[in-house]
Amino acid sequence: MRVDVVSIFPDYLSVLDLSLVGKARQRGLLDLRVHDLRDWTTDRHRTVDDTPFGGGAGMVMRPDVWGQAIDEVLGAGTGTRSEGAHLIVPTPSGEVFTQRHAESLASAEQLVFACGRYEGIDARVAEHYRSAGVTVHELSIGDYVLNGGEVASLVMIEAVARLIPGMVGNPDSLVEESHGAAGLLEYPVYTKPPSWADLEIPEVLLSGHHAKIERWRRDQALERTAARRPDMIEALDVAGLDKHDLKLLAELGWVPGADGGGLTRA
Ligand code: ABV
Repeated sequence: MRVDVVSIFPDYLSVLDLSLVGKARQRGLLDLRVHDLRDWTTDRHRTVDDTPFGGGAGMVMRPDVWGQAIDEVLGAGTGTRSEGAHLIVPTPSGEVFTQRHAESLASAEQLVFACGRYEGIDARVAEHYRSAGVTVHELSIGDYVLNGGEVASLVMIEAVARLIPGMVGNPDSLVEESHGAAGLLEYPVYTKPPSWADLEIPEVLLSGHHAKIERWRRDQALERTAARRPDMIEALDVAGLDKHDLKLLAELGWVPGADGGGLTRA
């Protein structure tokens, strides 16, 4: 996979040399390039922004500079522009990035991250590349505001990179994790020592009884999800729940809706 990140703070992305993403690059699974947006300016002051039309606070990033940068990293006009290119614009006004986005982006040929400051990039940039047939995603990493798109890009790149086939040592660890297909948070995990700070390991995990352990973990996942993420309980597919799940959820105050849809509070 080819990943290009364009930013006025390219040094902010230097952590991508480390850890899992760094390994993916060393192993040739990921061709990641970080670019300085100012390399595409043409004026003496290397200007990337200007005052907003219609007035208001802050500065808006100029579409002409962004257009030159994005055209070049997409290989526009060189015959190398891949059909599988996605342009990702991190913005607090975007859709919220989820594991579903990460899964879908993991099979893309090229991802281009356009890191803007929080006041934003001239809206014609996203419009232009959509019209040109590029898949454009305006995405937020959550309901809080950052100063720029750099950290949001780091988050999304890490979430995508670990899903590239051959990346994670044991692919089983991708199966049961939080925000996976089950639609539940992960159960709590424990390791040695068996007694620590006067706290013991739940007995069932020492029993060697695999069916009981599986059931306990599922109960823990359901209880955790109900307590922490009621929105995920509402979104559960009732058809994927067994009678034990439904009994536990009823005890926690959740019952199948009258319309046969998801779950609602009793
Ligand atoms: C991108 N906040 S994504 C640019 N939650 C600036 C701020 C920001 C993003 C997010």
